[in-house]
Amino acid sequence: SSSQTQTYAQRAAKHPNPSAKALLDTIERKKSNLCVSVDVTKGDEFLNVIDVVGPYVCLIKTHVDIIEDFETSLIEKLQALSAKHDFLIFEDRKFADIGNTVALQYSSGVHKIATWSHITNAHPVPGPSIVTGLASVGKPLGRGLLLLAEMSTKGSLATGTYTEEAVRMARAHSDFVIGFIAQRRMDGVGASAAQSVVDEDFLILTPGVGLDSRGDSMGQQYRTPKEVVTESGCDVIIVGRGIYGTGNGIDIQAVQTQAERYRAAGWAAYLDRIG
Ligand code: 5FU
Repeated sequence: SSSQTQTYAQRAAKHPNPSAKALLDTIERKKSNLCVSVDVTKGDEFLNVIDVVGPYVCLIKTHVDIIEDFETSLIEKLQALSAKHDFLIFEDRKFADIGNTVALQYSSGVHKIATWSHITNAHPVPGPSIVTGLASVGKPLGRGLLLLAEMSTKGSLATGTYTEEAVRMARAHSDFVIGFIAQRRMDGVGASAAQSVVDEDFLILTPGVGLDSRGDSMGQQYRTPKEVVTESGCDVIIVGRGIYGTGNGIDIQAVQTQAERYRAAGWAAYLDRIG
């Protein structure tokens, strides 16, 4: 049976990558395939949102470079919340440069992403050297990488043979590449008929998820957890504004309500998929 019909627990038991295994174990333990994307610009709001959604998520996704008042202590507080609420951390850095540069961007600078982010991601556009560059930093730390095989935006160029090549690149580096940012399951994509890919288990993390909206005014497109998890076979729903809101300021009670609502919807969609 493919990873599509296996439980998260069955997949966790066999997964060779420590970060993928930890994520699958966390999903099963918390009965949550929800990742909240906390795209707010003030450090205290960032921590407040994470503290309230923490019980409902397997993973917190960050864009650490949008935080205006960033300081190293913010990462320590994020790590304390990760321990308190039992979730992993995914910095959505979307690396896209040559191997030497991405290794420096991942390890160094103000943010030192590799030291705290269990999972990060990269565009496959430079070719396999981006994976080996990032792996030189992340693999010794037990980190995992997602390749952007598809995007949620209208008019995305990541389609067709580009997506297939992304999957082939992952297959050739499956010790460090744990899956994809994509809109559907990638089982068998880009594989020749002769090639056996039955043992591969790539996680599919999917942004562009909303229950009340179909998109925004800047090209984002939303699908429901049922469309994403049940119909398209994705593993983790990534939700930002659907949970923390689109207005000015954060209504922390509403954030909690939405987090629980999306957790329940994502889990129900998974139970429907595995039957
Ligand atoms: F790779 C991608 C993609 O294809 N679509 C996305 O929306 C990443 N994202 C991210 O997910 C984006 O950068 C936001 O951080 C988040 C979606 O936020 P939303 O508020 O749920 O639209």
